[in-house]
Amino acid sequence: MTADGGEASVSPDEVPVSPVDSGAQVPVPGVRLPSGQAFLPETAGPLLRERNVAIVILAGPANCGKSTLLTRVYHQLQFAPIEGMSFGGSETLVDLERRCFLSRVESGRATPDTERQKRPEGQTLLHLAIFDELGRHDLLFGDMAGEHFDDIADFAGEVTNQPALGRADTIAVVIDGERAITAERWNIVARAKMMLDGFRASGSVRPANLQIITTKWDLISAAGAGAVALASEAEREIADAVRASGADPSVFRTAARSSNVAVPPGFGVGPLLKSWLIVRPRLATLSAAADRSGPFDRFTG
Ligand SMILES: Nc1nc2c(ncn2[C@@H]2O[C@H](COP(=O)(O)OP(=O)(O)O)[C@@H](O)[C@H]2O)c(=O)[nH]1
Ligand SMILES: [Mg+2]
Repeated sequence: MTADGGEASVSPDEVPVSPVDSGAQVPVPGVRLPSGQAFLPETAGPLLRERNVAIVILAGPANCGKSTLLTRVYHQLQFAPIEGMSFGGSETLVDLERRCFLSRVESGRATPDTERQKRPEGQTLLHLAIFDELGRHDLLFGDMAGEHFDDIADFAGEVTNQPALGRADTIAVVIDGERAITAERWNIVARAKMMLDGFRASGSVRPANLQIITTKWDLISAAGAGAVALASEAEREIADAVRASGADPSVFRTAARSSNVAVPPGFGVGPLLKSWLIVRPRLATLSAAADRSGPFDRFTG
């Protein structure tokens, strides 16, 4: 199932004494055996206590391509390292494989679709361990659908409901490339700006890395120079809003799947994955007492 034939959640040189989630949050000795299912914020505690995990939240409206992008990263790592980064196991293999299988059945479908999530977006967390020249990195991915909040009041509720958001090391503002080149562009930009305002107003959402991802670049590229200009304009407007928060955003253009030979599937995935690894994870749990220190004060508004 995996490139290296198995999971690497416990390396041989480690003392196999790790906290087990007993439900009562009392650590007891033993080896933790991951179920392979996606974590919920309340079940991620043992992993977060055991490892330095960087949390990455993909934030963008339904259908913007969040799940397909993440599935693509996992899928590609099964075959070969991506720019020197290789698969190091996952505690959520069952869920990753299930999502990947559904994507791989592409030939049988007119429009391949990553499975609609059964749980609400933002409530599941997927794990990936990656090895590069610096060693092992642990990433925990969540997604957040932007349409759940249309004003700051809604957003405040969203932040409370999603502990991973306050703990995120990287938040990606995900732009749906397919819609960014249509008349919906203004709406996409406006919603992204509202989300950024919400992060700032919350006071508790302070990622070290606030980035922008434009998905479905295959479609934009195929639509020609005018479309590229429209997408670039949307990226620029959102980047300006990020800068107004005091951060310096990087923009990543990706194609998780593609029928455009000029933009192959997996386009842009390498630099994006690298950007998630260079952030030093905060040492904290997903509890309400989220870490309020750390180098994120520039987002406190
Ligand atoms: N052409 C193209 N379609 C994509 C790409 N990424 C996602 N899609 C499609 O966009 C739709 C929504 O993707 P999904 O990942 O489920 O979006 P989510 O709701 O943000 O998780 C699906 O039909 C995908 O096949 C891409 O890079 N290129
Ligand atoms: Mg999804």
